Amino acid sequence: MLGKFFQKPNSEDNNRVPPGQHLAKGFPVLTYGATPKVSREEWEFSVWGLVKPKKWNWSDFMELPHNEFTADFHCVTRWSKLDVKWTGIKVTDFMKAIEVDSKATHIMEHCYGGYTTNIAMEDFLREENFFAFQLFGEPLSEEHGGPMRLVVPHLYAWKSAKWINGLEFLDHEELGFWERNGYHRRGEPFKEERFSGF
Ligand SMILES: Nc1nc2c(c(=O)[nH]1)N[C@H]1C(S)=C(S)[C@@H](COP(=O)(O)O)O[C@H]1N2
Ligand SMILES: [Mo]
Repeated sequence: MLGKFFQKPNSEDNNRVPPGQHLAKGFPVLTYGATPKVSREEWEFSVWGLVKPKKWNWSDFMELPHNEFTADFHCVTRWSKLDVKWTGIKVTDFMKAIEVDSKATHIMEHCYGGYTTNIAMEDFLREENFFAFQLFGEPLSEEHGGPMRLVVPHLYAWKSAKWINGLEFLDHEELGFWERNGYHRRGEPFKEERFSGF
């Protein structure tokens, strides 16, 4: 099973690889369904629900501060990739540009193509989360979620919505696409929160 596609972590990386995961060679693509084709010119991003509604186009969104990020990436299908290099916009900087109602406790991430995934506000607001538009110094490719995706390093990567185009702020938890289809509502890799159990 190991060999061609997976490597065993060396001892230094061992504690960074969650239980039940192998290191992937390369950066696999994992998409349910067709890959949406969205140019930077067409891309729009909105917030709605328990927030002052707001909409950005690409150049509006690019006015937010840019940062470089290095993050580990863990797919629930048991591959992990360490030290992925991204360029993007911190969620904490993005939050300064919107006015969220104090009643909001959860978010639904919405994407071109219809994919959704849910996240609790406290998981979304973490300092290490970001919107990404470059991967290893290149514009984020279509297959990896270009022009823009979310990256939430501390949860399984199905929470890192590709082709993201909106956030819906909620005062209760709703389940996204994979969460309705048996995946865990939160998905913390070091706790192996893979499946929902219902
Ligand atoms: N819109 C959308 N986002 C998505 C997915 C998807 O199918 N559609 N797959 C998720 C899953 S299961 C994983 S593991 C990662 C994979 O990201 P990658 O293809 O860049 O490796 O994207 C996540 N984000
Ligand atoms: Mo995944």
